Amino acid sequence: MRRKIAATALATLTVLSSAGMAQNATAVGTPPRYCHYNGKLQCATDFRGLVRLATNGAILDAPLTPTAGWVSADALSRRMERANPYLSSIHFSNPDWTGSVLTIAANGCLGSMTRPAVMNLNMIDPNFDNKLNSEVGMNGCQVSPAEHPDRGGYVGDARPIGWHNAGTQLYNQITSVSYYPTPTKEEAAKACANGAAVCTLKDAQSASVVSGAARPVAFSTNCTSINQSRTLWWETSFANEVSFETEYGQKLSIGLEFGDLKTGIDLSFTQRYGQRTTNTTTFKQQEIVAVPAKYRSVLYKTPSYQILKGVATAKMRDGGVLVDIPWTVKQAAADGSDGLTWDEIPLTAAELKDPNLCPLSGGVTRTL
Ligand SMILES: [Ca+2]
Repeated sequence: MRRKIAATALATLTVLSSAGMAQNATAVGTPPRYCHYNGKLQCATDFRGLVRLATNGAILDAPLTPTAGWVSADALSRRMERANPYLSSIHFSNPDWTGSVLTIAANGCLGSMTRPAVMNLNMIDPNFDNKLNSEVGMNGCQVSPAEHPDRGGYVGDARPIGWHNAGTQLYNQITSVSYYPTPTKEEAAKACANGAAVCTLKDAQSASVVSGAARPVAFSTNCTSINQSRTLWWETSFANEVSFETEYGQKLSIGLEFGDLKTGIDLSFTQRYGQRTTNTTTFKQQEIVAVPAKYRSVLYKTPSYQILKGVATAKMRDGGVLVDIPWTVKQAAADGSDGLTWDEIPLTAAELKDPNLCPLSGGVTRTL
């Protein structure tokens, strides 16, 4: 019969989070400027006119001046990109997505766009040079702003939405912007695996404890006719794993038609991409066990793992594009005595006579 001799102790989990806040900039003294660039510059008298211009007349209900906050800017940008697949970004003079506005149509970022595509504001319109302080990427573009022309000077990470408050790098400094197509989660997971991205774990969303199968780690044999206490030593190793994984599903429909009779079957596929790394934690442990006379006591260890699941940020090395992908960590949770049980097995008459197992001195302790 197995008896449990210790309880589990779990490490506490620290959840880290970060949040950014945009701040209002002081109002500028010059009248706002609303322009669209698609190889040539065209300007409108108000924001509504600019949105109409940038969407080739598809969106007519934009406000006369942009609404503050990234939520409004993002929502309108999503509508605009559907109307014009060539739109790449929209920029605002204030850090809160208000003020003067410049939209740029540089063939979006869909398809196999070369990374990065660079646009120089000083060439497009000097009025926007060193004056744009918030932006939203469109049609799959993430926008990386830079201090100088041609992606020179200080370069900011590529992001789908960005803002630059007074007193920070790039505030009233942006002269060029670079576009990077947003990687898919599959591409990001591959990039984590092949080193094209730096992948950082953040936000653990769930944790669970899993017990593996019990396995023997040590035994002690008491060949004497007296109950004895024995100290057993052993080591147990646990494989810790970190993986960046993602998966996508695919549905294949196969149909047959015979006149009016139609029959079909849907097949679903799931494919996983990812990276898995492992390392090992070894626990050295000891336990005192009471071994009855003429019994073998076999000690079992049930390995316990804590499995954490959350989100990892994949930062592409060639341009700082950030993509969130799922991650899991499987780590040893035992702290030394967790999950120990032992079996007591009577020695057979043959074993009691075996000089290797029961020498004349009586009693042997050894690890497996
Ligand atoms: Ca500049």
